[in-house]
Amino acid sequence: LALISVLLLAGCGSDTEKEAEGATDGGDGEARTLRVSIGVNDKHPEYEASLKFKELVESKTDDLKVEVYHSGQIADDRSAIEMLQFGTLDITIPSTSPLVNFVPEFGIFDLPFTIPNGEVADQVLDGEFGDKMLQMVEDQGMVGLAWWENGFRNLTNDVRPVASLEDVKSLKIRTMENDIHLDAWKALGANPTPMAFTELFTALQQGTIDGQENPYPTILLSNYPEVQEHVSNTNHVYTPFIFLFSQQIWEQLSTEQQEIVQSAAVEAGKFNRERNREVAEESLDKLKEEMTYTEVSEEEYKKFQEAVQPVIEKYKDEIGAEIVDQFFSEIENAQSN
Ligand code: TF8
Repeated sequence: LALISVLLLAGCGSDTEKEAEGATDGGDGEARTLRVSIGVNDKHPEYEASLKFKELVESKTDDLKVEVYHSGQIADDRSAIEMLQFGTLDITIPSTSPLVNFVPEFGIFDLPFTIPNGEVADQVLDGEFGDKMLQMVEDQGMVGLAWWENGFRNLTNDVRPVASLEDVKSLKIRTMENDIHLDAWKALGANPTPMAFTELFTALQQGTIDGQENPYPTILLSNYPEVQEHVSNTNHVYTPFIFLFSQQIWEQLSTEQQEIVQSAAVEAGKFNRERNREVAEESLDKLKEEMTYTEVSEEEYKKFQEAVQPVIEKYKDEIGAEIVDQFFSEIENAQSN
C-alpha cells in the first residue's frame, strides 16, 4: 500500500511539474500574454494604472507580457467577468456593482451613503474586511487580487439643476446593472433604467435617458459635458474597482509568476487610488467650467439618506447580516481612528 501511494504521489508530482513547465514555457519559449480589459477610456486614471501594472510585471519577468484594452473594446464589465470564468480573458478591473450578479455579498458596496470619504474607504478595503471580500470571488472561478478605485458617484442630467430630493423626481437615470442601485434611485423618486456602461454615451446623446451617475473623472473624461448640462455633488456611493484574474488561467501560472502579478496588482492599485483622487479634484474644477454645478445642502443630503433607508433594510438579508454588521463597524472604527 505504501509503495502504491509513493508511486501515485510520484506520478502526481511529475504531472504538476509538466504543467508548470508548460505554463512558464520553460524560460526560452514564448512569453505568455495577459490581456487586461477595462471599461473606461485611455484618458482615465484606471488606464494609467493598468499601464503601471504592465510596466511592473514586465520589469520583473520576461515570461509575462501584458496588453491593456480600454473602452470596453473586449467586453463591458459584466461580460468581461463571464470571460474570466470561461478562461477566455485573463484580467478585468470592473466596478464591484456588476459583480453582484455573480456574488450577492458584493452588494455591500452598493448600499448608498455609507463610506464617507477616501480614507475610510482605504481602511475598510485594506483591512480584514477587504481581504475577506476579495476571497469571495473564488467560488465563481476568479481570483480577487487587489482594490483599485472608481470613486464617489455623482449625478448628472440634462433636465434641471438638482439641489434637493424634489429635483430628482421622475428623472430617467441610467444605473449600473445592479438591483440595489435600481431600487435606491426608485426610492429617491427617479425613473431608473439599468444599462451597460458601453451603451451610456449614446443613450445620453440620443436623449433616451435624462441622466446618469459616475465619479467626476468618468463624467469629464467620457465627454459627458457634451451631452449633459447639470452636475450635483450627490456623493451617494463609493464604488471600488476590483482587480480580478481568471482562476483557470491563474492555476497555469507558476508560484513565482503569481507573486509577481499579485504584488504588481496591489502596487498599481495604490498608484491608482492616489492618482484617481487628484484627477477627481481636477475633474470637478473643469466640470464647473463646462456644466452647471449645483450643491446639495447638508439638510437636503439627510433627506436623500432617509429616503434610501428602506432599500438598505431590504438588502440586508441578501448581502448577509454578518457582512453588513462587519462593514458598518469597520466604517465606525475607521472614523474614530
Ligand atoms: C459604470 C461604472 C463604469 C466602470 C467601468 C466601465 O457606470 O462606473 O464606469 O465600471 O468599468 O458602469
